[in-house]
Amino acid sequence: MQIPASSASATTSAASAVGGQPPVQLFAHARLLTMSGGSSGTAIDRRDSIAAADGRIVALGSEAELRRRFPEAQLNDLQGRLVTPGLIDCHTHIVHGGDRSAEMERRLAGESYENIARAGGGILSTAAATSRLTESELATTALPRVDALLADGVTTLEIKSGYGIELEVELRSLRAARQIGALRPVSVATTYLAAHVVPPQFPGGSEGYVERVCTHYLPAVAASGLADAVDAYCESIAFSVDQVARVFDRARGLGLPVKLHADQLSNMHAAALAARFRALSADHLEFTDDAGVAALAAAGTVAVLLPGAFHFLRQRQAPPVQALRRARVPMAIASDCNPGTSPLSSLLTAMNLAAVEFGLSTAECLAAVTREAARALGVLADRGSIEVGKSCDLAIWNVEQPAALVYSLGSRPLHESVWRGQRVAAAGRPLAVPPAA
Ligand code: DI6
Ligand code: FE
Repeated sequence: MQIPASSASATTSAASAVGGQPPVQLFAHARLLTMSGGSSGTAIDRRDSIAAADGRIVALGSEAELRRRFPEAQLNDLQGRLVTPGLIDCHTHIVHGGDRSAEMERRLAGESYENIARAGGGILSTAAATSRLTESELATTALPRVDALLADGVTTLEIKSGYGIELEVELRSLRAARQIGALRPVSVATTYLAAHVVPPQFPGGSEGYVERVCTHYLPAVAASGLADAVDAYCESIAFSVDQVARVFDRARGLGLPVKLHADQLSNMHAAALAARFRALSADHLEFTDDAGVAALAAAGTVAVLLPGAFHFLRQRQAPPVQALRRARVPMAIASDCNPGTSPLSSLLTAMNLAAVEFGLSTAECLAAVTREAARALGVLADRGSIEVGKSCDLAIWNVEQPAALVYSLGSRPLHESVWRGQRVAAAGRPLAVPPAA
């Protein structure tokens, strides 16, 4: 799929303000799933139209009412289509070099993910491939994966570094992530994955590396302004609770929010660690226990479920969804798009996996890729639901029922998306009604 970089920005610059007022777009005759806090699950809103100006939603109402209020508005007739907030993928490692298909063959032949990692494969092999690419190569090789997510209605995308390891390659990866936001109609949130793998030759091993991250890398990344948050991988094959705590202490001291790869392969009590630092999210959580769930609930930390990794690693123990639900921990779903454990670039597929493998309801799945994913990125005030004042990011679907978005695999149900008030064609489809010049 090709979405020209100009498709989003051209209309913005072409749309000149009349009489000092920004032009108003009317997205009319829709079946709206607003996903706003008060709205319950998959109920269609009684209002059927959205007015947007300057990329923001300025009013919701009936078509007649909004036409009266904004007689000059440009009309986009959505012909009764189902409309949700633009989807948000809140956990990806989409910027990286190479792939790990050869490792998949080893795993299919019986080797474990942990053993391959300990033998120098795994994250280290992707790190080597990543370090060989330039900033623009890192951005362009990620674009096919980004485009696949956009074809699923994604309008906000989190991108982690972490395959760079050395400071210079980490900064390069973060700049490539930001470039993607300039090349495609999508909002990018960047995360510095500060502690991902222990480099084998690092003086002082993992302790030395954590020391280096705290004294040099984190201050440099914070000063660069390239990261919106800091992440770490807390696992027996990666970093301990103590080490992550040191990284998080420093990150918070530098004013950066944190999030954590927690309890994916074993119970490290990492969910409680995330909660202790008021993390935006704790991600994976397959082995999190009741105390971890209670800590997340008390801290208001979002549980990000990553069923692509669960599936690809053939895990058997699902995250404690029933306990999370009971404790009212908000649940998000993300692709975890990465070459080692989740080579998945479809958020709709992640929703299906979360429903089938983890038992989420369709209403929970829809909230998990909109409102709760926005909460996991700390952008809920701006995105994640269709409400006045928020960015006009929409996904317009060719399906009858909301449940159809969770039900099918591989069916490309997106009609069009809208990013910051600008219409964006779905993969292989022209805009149904070209925007007026
Ligand atoms: N995210 C990660 O960073 C690790 N697992 C996950 O879900 C490792 C990914 C990799 O093997 O490259
Ligand atoms: Fe991950």
